[in-house]
Amino acid sequence: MKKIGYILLLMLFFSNMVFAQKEANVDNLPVREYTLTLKEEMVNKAGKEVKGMTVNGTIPGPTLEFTEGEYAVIYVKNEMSVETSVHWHGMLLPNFMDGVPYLTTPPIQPGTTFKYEFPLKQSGTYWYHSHTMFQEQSGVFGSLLINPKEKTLDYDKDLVLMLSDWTNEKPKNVLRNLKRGNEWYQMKKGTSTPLNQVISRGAFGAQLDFWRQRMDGADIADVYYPAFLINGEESIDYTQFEPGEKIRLRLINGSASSQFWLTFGGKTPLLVSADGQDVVPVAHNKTFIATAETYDFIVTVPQKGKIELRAMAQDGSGTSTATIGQGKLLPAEVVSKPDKIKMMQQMAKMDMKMGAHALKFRPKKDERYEMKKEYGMQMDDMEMGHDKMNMKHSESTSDKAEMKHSNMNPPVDQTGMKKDSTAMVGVNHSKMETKKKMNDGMQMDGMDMFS
Ligand SMILES: [Cu+2]
Repeated sequence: MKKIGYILLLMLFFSNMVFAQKEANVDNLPVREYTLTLKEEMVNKAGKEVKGMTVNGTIPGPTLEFTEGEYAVIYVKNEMSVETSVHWHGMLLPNFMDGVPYLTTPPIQPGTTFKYEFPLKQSGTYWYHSHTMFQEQSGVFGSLLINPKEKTLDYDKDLVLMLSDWTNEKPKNVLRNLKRGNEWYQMKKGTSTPLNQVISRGAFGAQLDFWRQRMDGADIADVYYPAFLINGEESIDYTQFEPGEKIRLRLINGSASSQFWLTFGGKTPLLVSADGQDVVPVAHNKTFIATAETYDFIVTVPQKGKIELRAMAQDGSGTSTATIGQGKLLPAEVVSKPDKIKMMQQMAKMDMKMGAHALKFRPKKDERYEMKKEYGMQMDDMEMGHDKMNMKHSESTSDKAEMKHSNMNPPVDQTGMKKDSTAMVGVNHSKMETKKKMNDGMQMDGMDMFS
């Protein structure tokens, strides 16, 4: 019996080597080929020439368009001085082609070309980006547009809108600065909460509470960006569309660390897809898009005027805009900036005790649970049955737009609350049930994900 086990194991090992690693075009699917050439170049995205990384000479790189059922062959030519990789975000593909260096795929050394190949088993809006160091922040990213075998949605043209954030610093230095744990970036972008303001608004108690727990103050985004971009520009006009044409806007958040509020001028657009998955179409305007997410909206070019699309960074530190059509501007709603001092007061009211785990050096195994009980967030309002949550979850999996976890995550992640506290588990997985409770229990300005 033992022998058979060994033989099976051996077979598994070899089958992995032969099939999983290099799956060729065994079904003779029609091949579509692209070449992406990565270069280090000087670029000016925010008023200063700095070293960036371009894909076929631009940031972002080109849109790679395919049709479901085709076989993608993508050559990645590394003409940079450093190694690289390309990860195909959201794509179903053989593990070896996933493009995570040292884990699934070998890194692409300078001066070499790597051939990615995989069958296209899905349709929708996706994107690609380097998975090496900070190369995505430097510019190595672009979009993937995969048309379905049969068209199911009614629209005339596609327009990919790739959101990103840009820094004139070396991305490595951004991380170094963050690790120092000061408020340098908050001051630079004017989102810090000066103590005199905190005191004058009666929030000093809340501030003390934060300090005691080793937190600076309420915060939403860590990095200062001099520019936020749509298709590489701070503002961009698409005048080529005719009145009456239905345009499928494919929004992708390809930023390194920013999340955006999207608002549209003109008639309310039709949200049709999220993360490459079609959803039941719903008229929807103000939408929160987290890093790496994609949303597709169908808009109709108005008879008179052009639609404005605004993408405001969640902390209100910047906005990029695009317009679709010609003539008078149909402005998009301007989302108000979050009130961070108020947020801090509201958070302090929740009586959470952050950092307790960190205060104790090497806690014993069981102590963790005791500490969680004692120091975890005390939010009775938010406690709810998991059974109920799970049920909700399975009932509405088809409606992805409603269930996106990220809709819930921002208030959790960005405020630094512990996600693993028992009370929050249910919250992460629900929207509808929590919505009311959230609004009652922990309303935070600018952090309301449901409006
Ligand atoms: Cu990714």
